[in-house]
Amino acid sequence: MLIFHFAPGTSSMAVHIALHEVGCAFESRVLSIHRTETLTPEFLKINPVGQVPVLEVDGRVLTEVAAILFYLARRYPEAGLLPAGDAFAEAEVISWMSFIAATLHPARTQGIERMRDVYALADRRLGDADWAVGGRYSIADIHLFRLFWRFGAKLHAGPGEFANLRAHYERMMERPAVRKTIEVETRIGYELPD
Ligand SMILES: N[C@@H](CCC(=O)N[C@@H](CS)C(=O)NCC(=O)O)C(=O)O
Repeated sequence: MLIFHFAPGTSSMAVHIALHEVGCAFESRVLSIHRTETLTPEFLKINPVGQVPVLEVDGRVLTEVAAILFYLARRYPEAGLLPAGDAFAEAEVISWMSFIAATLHPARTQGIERMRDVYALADRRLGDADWAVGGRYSIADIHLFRLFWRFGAKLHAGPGEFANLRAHYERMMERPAVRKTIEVETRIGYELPD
């Protein structure tokens, strides 16, 4: 049994997309960050950090976007969300997700200059490839998409700027799992913290 704790539009959106990509059954627990529901004693027992996403797997707790994406990709290999049988490419996926969690995500609170700099790094790293690693869709693309979906508008991009990230965003928006996630989360209603 999978229980997914999330708040629409936040970091947990990446996991929501992956759950729809793999097509597994899961139960949802929606939290409101505005109503500080990630900080209640009940939720802090599940994740003492007080953050979503959380995925409960048969009573065991998994936190952090990158770890949950990795788990889903490994548990449901038929969804093809990791480069199979290629240790280096798999490590590149982890490298992207570490960069996204440790550098891209924190940049939202570090001022517009820093934000533009790190998104420019991501844009260059992606280049004109369709997908982040090895020309194949993976969990790294899901993680990258959620950040640009949320913070892209804050970059005040001029014409032609962040063109690779924009093209990647458009490509992601074509995916049924992405559309379904946006539809479900929009219906619940977004509360978007920084
Ligand atoms: N490093 C964490 C970051 C997760 C995170 O920042 N979650 C935010 C929403 S985007 C959260 O739950 N915030 C709760 C709060 O602000 O009370 C991950 O990758 O999962």
